[in-house]
Amino acid sequence: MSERFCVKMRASDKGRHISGAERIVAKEELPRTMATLAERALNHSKGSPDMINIKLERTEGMLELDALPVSTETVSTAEEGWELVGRLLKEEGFERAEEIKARFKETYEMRGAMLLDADTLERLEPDQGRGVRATYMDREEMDWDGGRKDHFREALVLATKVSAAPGIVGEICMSDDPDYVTGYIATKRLGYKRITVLKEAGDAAGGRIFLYRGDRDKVQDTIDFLERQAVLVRNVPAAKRENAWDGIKAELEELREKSLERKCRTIGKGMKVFSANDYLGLAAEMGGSTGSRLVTGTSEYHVELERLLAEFKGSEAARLYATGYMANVGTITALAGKDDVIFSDELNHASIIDGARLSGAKIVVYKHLNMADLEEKLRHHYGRRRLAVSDGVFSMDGDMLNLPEFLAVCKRHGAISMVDEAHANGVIGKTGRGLKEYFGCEAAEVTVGTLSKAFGAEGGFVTGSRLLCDYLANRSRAFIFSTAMSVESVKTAIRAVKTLMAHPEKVEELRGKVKLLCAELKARGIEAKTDSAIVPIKIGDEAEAVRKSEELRAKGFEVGAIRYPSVAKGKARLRIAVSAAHTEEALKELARAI
Ligand code: WAQ
Ligand code: MG
Repeated sequence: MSERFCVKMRASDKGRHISGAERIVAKEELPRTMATLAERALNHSKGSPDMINIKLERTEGMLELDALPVSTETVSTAEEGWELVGRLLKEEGFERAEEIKARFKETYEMRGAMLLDADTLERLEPDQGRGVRATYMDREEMDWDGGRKDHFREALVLATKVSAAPGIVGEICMSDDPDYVTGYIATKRLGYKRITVLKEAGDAAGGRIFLYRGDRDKVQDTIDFLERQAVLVRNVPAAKRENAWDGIKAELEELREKSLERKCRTIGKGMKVFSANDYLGLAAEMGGSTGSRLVTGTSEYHVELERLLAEFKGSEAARLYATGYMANVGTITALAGKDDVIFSDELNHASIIDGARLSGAKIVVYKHLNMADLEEKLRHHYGRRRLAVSDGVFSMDGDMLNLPEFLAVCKRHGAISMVDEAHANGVIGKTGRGLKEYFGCEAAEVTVGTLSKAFGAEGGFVTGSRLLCDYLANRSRAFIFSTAMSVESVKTAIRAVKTLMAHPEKVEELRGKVKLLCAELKARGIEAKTDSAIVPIKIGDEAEAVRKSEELRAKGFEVGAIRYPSVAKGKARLRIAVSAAHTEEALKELARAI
């Protein structure tokens, strides 16, 4: 081995610690290492340092160790995480597990770790304010990570060294980085066990306990090993995936490698087809699609409609479903499962609720359109994957999601964003493309739509990345196991999308009519406001709403009375859905009748 040096960096501002790191590298790597560590010190979220101290020491008597085996336990709250710590400690033979846990708080203010006698619970570190610092350690360099902070790898290196120290029988750790909620417990038998959540995001508390078992007069040997012995750790794996889409991509790649990936192909002309369900040969005459999309159901028209929908929504790709209901159920059940958490607006459409229930994921309901509440709930509930879902325009009140705020919250917390724009397409935005156009922001990562409202046809769809749409073709049971839309429906839908794209003035016309109706109602003292084409008139009492709706019918107006369970009890209302096809006269008459 060529000569190696330990490089330690510490950065501070007016004496306040900002960042620290160490590497053990070959002599030739010193310049690059120093540059990278300086860079890291200068770009820290805690502030800009007025002092960066870089110390180089030649190491001697290096010990090489294999990294502890890594496993992960997924929990959904910090409470569950700590419960698990207690259980694991017990299983590892620490009788006083609960008391050990209770001591953890004492480490929050320390820069080092508490050295705790696992049986007597006495603290063994000479300086209890500082604690014991494990140092002179690094992983064997395999790939250059640019010197960025990598919590997982750095912690695994530390835990590997610590577990090799004489007398150390276990370790518990939680980061003090407010944005890093994953912690771990390590023993020789358990290896390095990650626990996905040990605290709430935003909490700066963090600490470490090293558990000791052995002679009192050997404690100093342990501390010497931790604080002086140079250790190089081999085979440190790359950090585990953090981004939900990385996981989705990896899942798809795995299917590809195993030749299990499914794709929608069109059947070539002149083929003798023995894979359709067209048992009596009637499909050609009836316009049926003969099978599911992945088998025989994909015609050139299906492909064209998906392309057009992606163009309309400005997305990379689209996926068709038989209805909007199926699009929601099929997408949510594909993206979320039992280890996941779905965050859902309390007034979301029934198809979102049903999809969430069927998925088996934990469902966390947040207050209607309340982004602060969504954020608060994201801080408390974790899982393998997290999906936040909202209607774009709510079907009962016609009110609209603030998409840029929703996306910002999702991004901050690594949740997949999903928005159902069933009532937004053809209505919201200058040319009716929906919320993205209205706000001039990005679209949600998963956007659902329907062809049966403004488009006047039938079918549901999802738009988003190519990755999302490939994933749905492989994981969405409602897509995989349904017969494809009939060719006739698809052709009609193509015409509908083209019509909307060619006639944005229809959207403008609708907007004018909504305005007119609201003005007419207001002029008569009736509260009427909306972000969309849905105008709710609050009534309250269920019987009263039904009576009003019937009176209107007697006058020739079909207006729905919306009651529980579509809305809460005692919040009954009339729901007016305006169309560009309504004449101004009809709108004025309706206002008068109401
Ligand atoms: N030696 C002993 N204790 C230390 C050391 C050290 N070198 N560095 C930090 N501590 C103590 C100190 O009390 C900190 O408050 C606490 O540990 C947490 O330190 O698999 O980032 O550097 O994804 O914030 C866990 C990764 C990351 C879990 C832990 O710790 C995973 C982390 P932090
Ligand atoms: Mg601490």
